[in-house]
Amino acid sequence: MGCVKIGVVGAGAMGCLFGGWLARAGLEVILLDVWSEHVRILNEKGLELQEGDELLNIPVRATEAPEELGDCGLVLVFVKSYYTREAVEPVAANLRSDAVFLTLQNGMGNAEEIQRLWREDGVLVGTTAHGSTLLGPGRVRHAGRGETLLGPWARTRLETAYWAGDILARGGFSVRVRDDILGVLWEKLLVNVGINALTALTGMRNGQILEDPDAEALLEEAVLEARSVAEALGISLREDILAHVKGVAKRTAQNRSSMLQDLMRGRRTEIDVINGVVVREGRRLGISTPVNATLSRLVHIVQTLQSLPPN
Ligand code: KPL
Repeated sequence: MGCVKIGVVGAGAMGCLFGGWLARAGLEVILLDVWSEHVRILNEKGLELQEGDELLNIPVRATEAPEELGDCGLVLVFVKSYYTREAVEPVAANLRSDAVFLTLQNGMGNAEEIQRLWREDGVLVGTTAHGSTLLGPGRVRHAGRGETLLGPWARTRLETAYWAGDILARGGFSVRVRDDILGVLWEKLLVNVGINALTALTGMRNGQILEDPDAEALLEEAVLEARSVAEALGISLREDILAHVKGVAKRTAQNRSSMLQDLMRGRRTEIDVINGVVVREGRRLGISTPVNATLSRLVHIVQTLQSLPPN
């Protein structure tokens, strides 16, 4: 496909990190978001990206118009999972027919949603262990590094995944292509199951979970319930899944999880496509998941309280 233009749907913390690194490497990138002030600042002042002690300013192009992504060859999807359809539909309607979508969103069901709107051989799915925080319009802090894993969905070819992986690698990302992507998605789900609701409810940063025996015990219980569900579904997970989840919490110690960031901004969370998936699948399979059910309920309660008008 030669020199490909990259679209990023959803310029939140992760969208800006990916778009920013790719733009910094000299690739042509356009970020799509519905937040006007953020889009304006990105265009006028560039992306302010805090990388450790370093503050980078990366010139980027941003837009609120999906049709401006029409000539992109690769489209990265980073919107919250409950906006996937709404965000991808107008992009897909205007996109060159040979383009490929890559979802690196949290939670389950995103690739299926995109697949309903696009060619069966044009969808890639993956996970990333990077942590990132949106500090305000045009401003993001990179809060933890990790690998990005991706692979083909439905009838998409493995070579397409290698092609997209090379593009991300040019942006500086450490990428691995996998042909067993369902297992990868479940492993990431278990990371989010262990970290996100717990940090959202307590206000802890990811690393603080490991400093508190009660929080660490809850992480373990939530992850082990999810592992039982995955096993019953025939999904093969790495042996050391618990150590893996804790390793991600350690590597992203300073990060506020995406669910904590959502609650802090009074936004709906992705609880239903994270812990909620474990509860629903567990119920279907006759596996008890009390910790995930409780975490889900508590997050729902906080969301409901936040949507009440102030006293
Ligand atoms: O995916 C994440 C999230 O916050 O949603 C982790 C990896 C837990 C980083 O914070």
